[in-house]
Amino acid sequence: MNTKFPKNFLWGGATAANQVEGAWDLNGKGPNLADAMVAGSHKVERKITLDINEDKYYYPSHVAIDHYHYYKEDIKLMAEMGYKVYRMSIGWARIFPNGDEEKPNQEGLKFYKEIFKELKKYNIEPLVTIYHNEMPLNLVKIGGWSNRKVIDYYVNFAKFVLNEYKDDVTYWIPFNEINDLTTGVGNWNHGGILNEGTETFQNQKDDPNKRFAALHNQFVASAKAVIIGREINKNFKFGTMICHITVYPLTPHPDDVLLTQQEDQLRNCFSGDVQIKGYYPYFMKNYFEKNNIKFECTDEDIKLIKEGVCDFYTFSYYMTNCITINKEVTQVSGNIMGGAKNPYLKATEWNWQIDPVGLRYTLNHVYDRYGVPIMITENGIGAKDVFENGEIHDDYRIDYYREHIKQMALAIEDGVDLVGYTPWTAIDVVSCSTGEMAKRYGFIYVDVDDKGKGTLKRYKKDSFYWYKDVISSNGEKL
Ligand code: BGP
Repeated sequence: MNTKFPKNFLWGGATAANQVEGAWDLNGKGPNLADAMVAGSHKVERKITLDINEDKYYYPSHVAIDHYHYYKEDIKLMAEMGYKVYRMSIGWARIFPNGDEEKPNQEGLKFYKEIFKELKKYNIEPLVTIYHNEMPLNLVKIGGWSNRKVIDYYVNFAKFVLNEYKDDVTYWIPFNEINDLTTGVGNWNHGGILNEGTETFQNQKDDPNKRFAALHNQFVASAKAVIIGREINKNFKFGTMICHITVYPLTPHPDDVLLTQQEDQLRNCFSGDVQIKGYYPYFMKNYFEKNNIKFECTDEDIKLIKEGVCDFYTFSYYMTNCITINKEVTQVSGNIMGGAKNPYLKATEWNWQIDPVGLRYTLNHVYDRYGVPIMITENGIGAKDVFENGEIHDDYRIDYYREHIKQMALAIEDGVDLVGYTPWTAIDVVSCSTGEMAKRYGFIYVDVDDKGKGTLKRYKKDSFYWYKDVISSNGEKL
């Protein structure tokens, strides 16, 4: 297949600090939200214990894959694959252990400086997420993102890192999957909104007033970070990060079509519009009014949101869903997202519906709406890899990526300005929704299990070699 990727296309991979680093209480790091989440599984929801009691539970992020100590080896492997870009995040509590200090933890700053140094050695461009579900636990105790004070704490954190790494990093993402708070699912590790006495996020009572206040606070915080960032270095480029769940009407019934449009507006377009166009879209004003949702939004906030828009659009893409008004239709019981089953698609073991063509559709959809450069900052398949004699034959992962990359090439032919691709993940990580290690995503296998047992040794999966060829042929050899 003759692919059409531009010469300087940014091939790479992604991770997030809380899912890889471990070293959760080392060198001055404070506990964050992920550190308080115990391991769940495919069927068992993750609990959160504000009182971290090591003996009673296993907390996956405490060790994770110990990237904190293995980062040199990990980055070397990424370089071997030919990465041009590496998407990673900075653990807030590693820099500000309680989240609200004025002065940063120097040890924390040093750690990321070392990472950037290492990336530079191999000419790998860092793409840095400032907030990826890593709220210092102390701030969860004051209401998480629903508390307006958190805007200032985040801005202080962002200001420090933007300044500290002004010569090391050009591409920044203020928030991972900022649209998560458009549904109740976002209350948990993204929003840090935990009702008193609640042990799990998913089962707690959702308060849309609090939730949309939290989202609004993130929009304002993001805008402020962008504005400050541009003062620090005018060459900085900022990206959105939207968890884009493309939705199709289950039937051509006009009511299904209409509901699908509304779902797309709320879940996908709303947050992109705020961060790229710089204003709350008309349909959200209507949504708030109809649902009697109220939160504090000042004139100053509106001004900031207008000024602090992002330069490029990025999104995660794992699945698509079908929407219908018919309540009788069985919903897909995926771990996070609901929606009706699409009879034309296969799903992963976790019920995430695999839809490569939907990626081309999505790319056209967002490019048409925003007209700015686009990056796919997450895309991948969680699977139970079989490890035998140091080898992992993950052809299902190769198939998954092959089909998605083909559609990316077609979208580029369509005229979409797609500039980069950082699959989830570069290396096996702790699953965010389930806390499992068994739900693996990486090109690199890490020998550690759901209980944190293993040698932590790294192994190259078959997909590692395959992706290496994809990169060296700039997407020609699939
Ligand atoms: C996204 C998160 C990632 C990642 C991914 C896969 O929502 O940004 O952090 O974890 O989903 O999800 P999971 O780990 O639950 O399979």
